[in-house]
Amino acid sequence: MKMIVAVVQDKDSNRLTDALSDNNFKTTKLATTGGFLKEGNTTFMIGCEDQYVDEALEIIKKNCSQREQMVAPISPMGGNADSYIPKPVKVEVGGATVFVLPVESFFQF
Ligand code: 2BA
Repeated sequence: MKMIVAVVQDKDSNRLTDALSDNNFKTTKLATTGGFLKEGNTTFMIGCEDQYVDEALEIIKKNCSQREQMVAPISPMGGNADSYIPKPVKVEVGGATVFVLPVESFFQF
């Protein structure tokens, strides 16, 4: 058994939930915050048997889009913040950041 941990953008979260449940995957969603943008994202926990991992990855790939986002950089250390005009820079976010972990045991009581 594997645990798939997938960090996705909030915008893709409902679509991905529906697609996974339509294909009989069981999911738990956590409201999370990205360390870089400090914005909300959604982390899915998907427990499944090994033979279904590829199918789950395909569904995640299909339902999570890559997007560009503008970020305002913080003022440089030691710089004069009054005269500093942050120039937004573009970062590419997503589609999904996925970890596949082995599950040692699984219990439902
Ligand atoms: P954030 O940490 O908010 O990062 C959002 C996007 O900002 C990243 O998109 C990446 O394009 C950019 N970024 C992140 N750290 C950067 C840095 N130090 N310098 C320049 N650009 C940077 P993604 O790579 O698609 O990641 C989307 C979200 O997935 C992340 O949100 C974070 O919540 C999660 N994530 C990504 N890699 C991870 C990892 N190795 N471990 C845990 N969570 C991860």
